[in-house]
Amino acid sequence: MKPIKSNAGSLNRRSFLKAGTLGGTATALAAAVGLGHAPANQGTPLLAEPSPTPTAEAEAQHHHGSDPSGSVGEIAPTAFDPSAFLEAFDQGVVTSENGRTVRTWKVLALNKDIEVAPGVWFPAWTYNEQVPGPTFRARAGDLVRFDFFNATPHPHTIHFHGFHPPSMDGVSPMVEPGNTFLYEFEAQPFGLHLYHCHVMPLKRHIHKGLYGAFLIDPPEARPPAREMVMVMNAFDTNLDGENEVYAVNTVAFHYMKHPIRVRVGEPLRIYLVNLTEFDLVNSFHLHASMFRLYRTGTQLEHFEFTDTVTMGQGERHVLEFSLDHPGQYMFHAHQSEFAELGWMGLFEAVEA
Ligand SMILES: [Cu+2]
Repeated sequence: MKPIKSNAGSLNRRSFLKAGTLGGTATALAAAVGLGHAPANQGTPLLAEPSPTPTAEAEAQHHHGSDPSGSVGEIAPTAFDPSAFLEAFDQGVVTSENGRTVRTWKVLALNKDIEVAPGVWFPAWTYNEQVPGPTFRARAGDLVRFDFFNATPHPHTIHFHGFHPPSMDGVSPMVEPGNTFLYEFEAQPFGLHLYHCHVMPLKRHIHKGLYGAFLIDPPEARPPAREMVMVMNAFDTNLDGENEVYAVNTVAFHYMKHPIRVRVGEPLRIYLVNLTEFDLVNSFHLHASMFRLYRTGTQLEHFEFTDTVTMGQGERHVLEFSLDHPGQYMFHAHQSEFAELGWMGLFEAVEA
């Protein structure tokens, strides 16, 4: 489906936020992303309409702080569920060949409109009908096979990070519409990697949604912990070369509305991947605690102990921590603008 062009004139999120005449994150998000479209069969957008002049209420919010929960309403129940994605690891179909573990996945490229904030739709290009694509998980030394079929009108590939023969690198051949390609290589080295399309123009092919996390476990498993995947991403809903909606795992403010429930003291491990296009860096900041940082996850000794990590495009890290008091712990991009446009959430620690 062709995206509907904005009729909002020169309004974009940066000039809008700079103007700063409207208070309240929800209003700001609505105005900044009101350029997204709803497919004809998807009903009426649920976002509040931005008011042309500041209301007394908006002014009050602007001056006295606003509810940071963000967007208004909920995404459709049938839409991609970031809460489920968080802990969904796709280990493939497992077989054995000559005593070696073989993992096979079917990967489909398909165009699909996705809801990135309540009522805000984005014409995505997807792997397996979701953005991010599935979190593929293998163990170091496994033989992995990705049986790729391109069911879209554009050429695409899958470029995996990590070791593999150049012929399996996902740069060429381009997989033309209706064609298939079998990527096959040994999963190495252990760590947190990623995959994405590598067809030009690259930032468009990635930004449209063709990306995901690729996790290779070490031969001896990491210590037990509750594990989650967070893919930092963003959406240029009016195709002006800037993002209007920011998130971790696609839906703006999802984890503000649906805090991630954990137990007090429970060991937590976050696999954090930065797949934000158009902005050179993104970051993760945790309130009221600190985490051990494993750069790229390729070593088992931690690199740093911190509460904030800043990552360039394509960088990824493993974060380990626990939350030792009951209550809500905020996390968000430390680029405040990204946080206000959706990249903000909560852990809620409860006594066991
Ligand atoms: Cu592509």
